Order: sequence, then C-alpha cells, then structure tokens
Amino acid sequence: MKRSVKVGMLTLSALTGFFVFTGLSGVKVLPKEAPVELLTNPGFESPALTPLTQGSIHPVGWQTFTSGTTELMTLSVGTARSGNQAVKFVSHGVLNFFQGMFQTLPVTPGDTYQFGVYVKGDPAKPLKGSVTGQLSIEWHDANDNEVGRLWSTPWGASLPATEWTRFEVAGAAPPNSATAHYVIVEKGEGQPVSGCVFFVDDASVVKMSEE
Ligand SMILES: [Ca+2]
Repeated sequence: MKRSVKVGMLTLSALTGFFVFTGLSGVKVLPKEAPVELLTNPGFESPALTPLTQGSIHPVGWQTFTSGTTELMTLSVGTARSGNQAVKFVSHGVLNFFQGMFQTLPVTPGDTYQFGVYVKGDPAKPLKGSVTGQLSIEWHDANDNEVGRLWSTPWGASLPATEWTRFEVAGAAPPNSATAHYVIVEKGEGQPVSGCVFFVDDASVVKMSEE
C-alpha cells in the first residue's frame, strides 16, 4: 500500500514537470498518456558500433549537412546518456563553418511540437571561442519551401562537461506547413576554435496538447 502511494506521488510530480509556459498562448501540457516519440533512432543506438565501424558511420534515420567542411559528426561509444551511443560533434577552426543533422516529419498546422536533446561537453576538449550548438525547427510547406523557423537557446563555452543538459524548442506549426525539419546544428561563427567537442543523446520530438 505504501509503495503504491509513493509511486502515485512520483507520477504526479513527473507530470507537473511537463508543464511549460508558452507566453501569450497560455499553458500547454503534454498528453496524459506517455507522449509518443516521433523520431527514428532518437537515442543514436542504431547502427550499433563495432570496433571496426567506430567513428565511421552515421546514425540511422538522420540526414547530415555541412557548410563544405569535412563532416566531423560521428557515432560515439565513449559518452552516452542512455544505451551505449551518442553523437559526437567536433569543431573546425573555419570561419562561419556549420554542420548538423536532422529528421523530417509530417506536421498538422496548429498543433504544437516540442523538440529536445541532451548535450554534454568533453572536459578534455571544451567548446571555445565562438563555437556553439543549437536546435531548430524549420517548417516547410507542401513544396518543401521553408515557411518559418524556431531556435532553441544555444550552447557554447559554458556548456557543462560533468552532466547532461537538456535544450529544447517548441512551437505551433504554421497554417501552410506540411513538414518540419528537426535540426541539430553546430556553428563556428566569427572566432571558431578547432577540435572542440560536444555530445548529443536522447533526442525527442513529441506533439503537445492544449488544455
Ligand atoms: Ca544513446
């Protein structure tokens, strides 16, 4: 009996933690049932690395892009928040370089979507200079033209290397949107330093409901 009461209280506090304030649009809350994860391979566990493939392949389900520099984004087994693997981003010392990965998913106009990831620095190779990471949601219409973009708070030199920090961005799909690109990007900007590292794990996209 005591045990079930305890579990109930835990559940309540966990739900309370899901409330977010969205400014003028009021309070939104995740569905009461466990929210459905919309991403493929959100924990970067696929494909499972072997000693031979380590560092040389991309996570299943994610598309990558760069500003023209060599792609320095790899699956990594050294540091993971869940499972065995995370994605490791390594910076270039190239002015205004960028590199990233994304998934494209259908959206319903008016519905609110939340995109989040956990990020951690590398104590031996912390982010320096103007190198940052950031999340975005890019809304596209049926012809695949971008019709809007939302950004998360960026992470940079102050990113903790001793714990995982969650970053997220959420918003309502605009009236003419058909899909969203959920993007994780690293940017060099004006004073980039090469060889800086951050890890990303446990990405998530969920649809939120209004109460
Ligand atoms: Ca993982």
